[in-house]
Amino acid sequence: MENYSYLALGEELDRENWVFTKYRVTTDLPMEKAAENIAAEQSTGTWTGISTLKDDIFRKYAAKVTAIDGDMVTIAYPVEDFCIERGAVPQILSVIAGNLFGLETIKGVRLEDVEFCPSILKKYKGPKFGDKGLRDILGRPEKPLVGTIVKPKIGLNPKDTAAYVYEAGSGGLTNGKDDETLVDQVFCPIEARTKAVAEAIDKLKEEGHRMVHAINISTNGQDIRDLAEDVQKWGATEIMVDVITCGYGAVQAVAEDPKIKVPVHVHRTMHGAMTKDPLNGISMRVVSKLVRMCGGDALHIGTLGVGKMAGDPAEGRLNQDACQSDDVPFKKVLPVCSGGMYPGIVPGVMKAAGNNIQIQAGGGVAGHPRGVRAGAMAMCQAVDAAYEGIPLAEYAKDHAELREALERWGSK
Ligand code: CAP
Ligand code: MG
Repeated sequence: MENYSYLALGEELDRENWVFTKYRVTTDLPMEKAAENIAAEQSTGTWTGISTLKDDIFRKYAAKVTAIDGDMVTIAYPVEDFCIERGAVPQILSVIAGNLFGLETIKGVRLEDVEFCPSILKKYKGPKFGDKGLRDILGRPEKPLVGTIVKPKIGLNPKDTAAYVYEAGSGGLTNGKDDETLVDQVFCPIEARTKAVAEAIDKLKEEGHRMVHAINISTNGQDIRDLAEDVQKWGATEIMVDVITCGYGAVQAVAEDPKIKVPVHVHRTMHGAMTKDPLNGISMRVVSKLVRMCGGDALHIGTLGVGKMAGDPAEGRLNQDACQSDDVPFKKVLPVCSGGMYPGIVPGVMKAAGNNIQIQAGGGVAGHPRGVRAGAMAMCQAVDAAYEGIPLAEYAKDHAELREALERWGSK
């Protein structure tokens, strides 16, 4: 029974026929052994030698450890290990992010990056609208889009939800969204909410202001496409999918549905369970690449270290790069900076992430001393000030809403 080696350190492999992954590995084993254990488990091996693994199978389908640099291990998987024709992320993840996390011999492992070969990428359509498409819809070519999340997260009825959206739009915001836990609860049925919000958006449009509001349709796999088509029929101007809880296939099903003619906003709630630990799990960079392939038009990437959610600024930039890079054949995803945002930290986020982002605040709008419209105005004023390079304190001298927000929350 052959004991095969999965080590191929320094071997040059062509990018046409291999999927390259990078793992951060923590182990008491020699790193080469740990790396081989991962490569074996995720391709043709298991914990012991087996009589049924023949040379030709190993040669064709075994993964290769091509580089080890400290705790970073590069493993290449043959393209044949993936179900290309089906173009499905679930099977990809079973290969590059499956059993390996449970291996007893590996104390910690984090999938940091993945690079797919062209034959896999071409099976995906990517975003229908992308950042430019969203900007065209809103008539906002340069500045960050500025949004809000309707707060409280749950509890408002459809009429009050729509009133919130109308106030936010009247204060100048370009984007609204349902929160990640609101879908179709008894206190706010999705049909009534969608119709009421659509009326508010139409009223704003008649008053000369363009705004979209993402209706959260996160539900089970067999219903999500129908629900997307329903909310569109009821007037939704954008839809939202919680990708980690619904799955990448749900984003793909909705985004690739030819009947869906509105952008898809992708929330990442639950991502922290796998992205937060620097030594275990899967990086948001990998999540971002998969969401882009599956067709998300906008994706939460964090606030690059300034908001309420944990997140290393360097990782935030990697997430942004995954959304915006030119090395894949897809439209660019609009990065969404959200989570604990308020006017006082807008310049810091724009300095870190640039202008091609969607900045959004829930508490940072609804918590303004003079209510939602003033909160919206304060966020827009902060974005305008940062865009013009004017210090907030200066700009606040003749913008009362911003001044009041700075008095309430300060600035960083
Ligand atoms: C923000 C938010 C978003 C977070 C998620 C919330 O509300 O609605 O879900 O942005 O984090 O529920 O926390 P606040 P991330 O503006 O009131 O914080 O964007 O990092 O995925
Ligand atoms: Mg939320």
